[in-house]
Amino acid sequence: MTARALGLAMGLACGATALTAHAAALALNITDASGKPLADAVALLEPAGGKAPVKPLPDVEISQAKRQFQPRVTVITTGTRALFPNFDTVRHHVYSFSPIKTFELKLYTGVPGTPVVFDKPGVAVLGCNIHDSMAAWVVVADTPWFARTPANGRARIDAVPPGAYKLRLWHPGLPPNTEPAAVAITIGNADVDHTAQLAVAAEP
Ligand SMILES: [Cu+2]
Repeated sequence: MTARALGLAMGLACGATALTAHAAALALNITDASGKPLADAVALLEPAGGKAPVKPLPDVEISQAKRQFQPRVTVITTGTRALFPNFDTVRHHVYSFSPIKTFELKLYTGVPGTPVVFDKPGVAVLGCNIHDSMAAWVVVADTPWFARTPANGRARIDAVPPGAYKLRLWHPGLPPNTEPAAVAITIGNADVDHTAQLAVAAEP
């Protein structure tokens, strides 16, 4: 077989694989209470029956710069480790009292040596003991299919195998215990669009 013929054969094989894999995407369009695009909304797509196998992600960074956490909202899978580099010259003292992960990184500059392992699903609220205005959220997903919206409120969850799922949405601006009810989503061979409006007040 010539190189060209081999390339053609491989191309055909790849095309065939893509057709038989049948994975589709869930395209999300999330708005706030006023109908404007909502950033930092988190979508978790969980199998309706049973649990999907989840692997920890590579280490993530939640940095501090100009007395702000960056990013403000982080989504990771269960078991992922987070590092907390401080790029400010002032010291920070990062903590969480959330049931899924309680920890404290006492006054530090630079990068604390020990990563924090988020080993239970749910939401952890992070604060700084020194700077009350600093806040960040870590959403720990027990599913490999999740997304966080950027400023345009649109996100995609790619390569979802066909099946029945429940979609849960979350945002740090939702009043406590007002998460919208899970929505049933069926993924087939075609991409699915889902639009949702969350009861989050518009950013000032
Ligand atoms: Cu601080």
